[in-house]
Amino acid sequence: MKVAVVGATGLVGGEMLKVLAERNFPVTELLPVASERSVGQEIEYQGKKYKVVSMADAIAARPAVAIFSAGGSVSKEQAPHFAAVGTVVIDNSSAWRMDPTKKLVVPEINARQLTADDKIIANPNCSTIQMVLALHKLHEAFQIRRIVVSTYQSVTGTGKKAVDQLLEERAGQTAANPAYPHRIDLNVLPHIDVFEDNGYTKEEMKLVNETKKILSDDTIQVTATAVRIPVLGGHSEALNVEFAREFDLADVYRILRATDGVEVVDEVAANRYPMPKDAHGKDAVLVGRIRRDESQPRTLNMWVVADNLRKGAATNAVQIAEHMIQLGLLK
Ligand code: 11C
Repeated sequence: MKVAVVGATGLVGGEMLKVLAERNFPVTELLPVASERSVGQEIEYQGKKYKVVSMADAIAARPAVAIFSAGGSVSKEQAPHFAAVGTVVIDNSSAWRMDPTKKLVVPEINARQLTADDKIIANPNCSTIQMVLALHKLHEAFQIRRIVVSTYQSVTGTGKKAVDQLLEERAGQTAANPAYPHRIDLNVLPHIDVFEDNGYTKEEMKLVNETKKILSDDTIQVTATAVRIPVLGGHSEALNVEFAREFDLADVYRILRATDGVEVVDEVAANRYPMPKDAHGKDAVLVGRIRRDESQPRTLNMWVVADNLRKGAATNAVQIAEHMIQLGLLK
């Protein structure tokens, strides 16, 4: 299968190539696409060198699938050109997520909604993916009323510039080209993406809006505080979840242990709980610190950690493509 990876030289693009290779995705021809200044540069995939090609050349090659991770404006502009030549686009930006004509897919939850008409498919935001994957089976069992989520997000969510900022600051230097308006090492920023008119950030509103769309339930109330921390391995989230129905903790454990893509790490007596350093490089969403909220009925607290570049981005996108193949929608 001819596969284009748009944004191949970025952090997520690099992870995308790694995940395609690891999962033996049936790539017969790879078209790495990046900005004009990277055209001609070489990247390696499964031991072979490939030249970065321009967007126009990739469209002309009519790949079966194009996995985009090049930012919202590139996706908005270029995804329709790929779709017009029959390419299935799986887009990792926020450009199409809330478009009512586009599906927003976490395969374990809603891949069955995909049809032959879906030519541009949206991959959700990383912090949303790990939260909904941990919660969707509990929602089926007990019906979520409200989620209060606070995130602790890795600088890899911002990209290479932010990783450089953290490492330069950690080495005692002033970052040459900082990604954030403040230092990030030895600091915490309650600020991810841009502020909106309601005082929330765009990242916080993604958690609110994408959750309802993926779980196909507008009655779920979500309120979020998204925070950047000086960590490289993955995103963490403290969730407080109120259900409509009463639950037993034993059932919560049973359901989480049976949820595809979730790994329960919860042995506090042995100091075992999910941490970003342990999630790094893994596809599983780690869930721990599972306990009742003793301040009100039918409410659960839990701690959820995942590698934001893998299940939060590359792995989820590649899994969408794999489901399209299984459903006979991608050939
Ligand atoms: C972050 N969640 O950690 C962001 C990165 O909408 O796809 C992904 C932004 C997006 O900064």
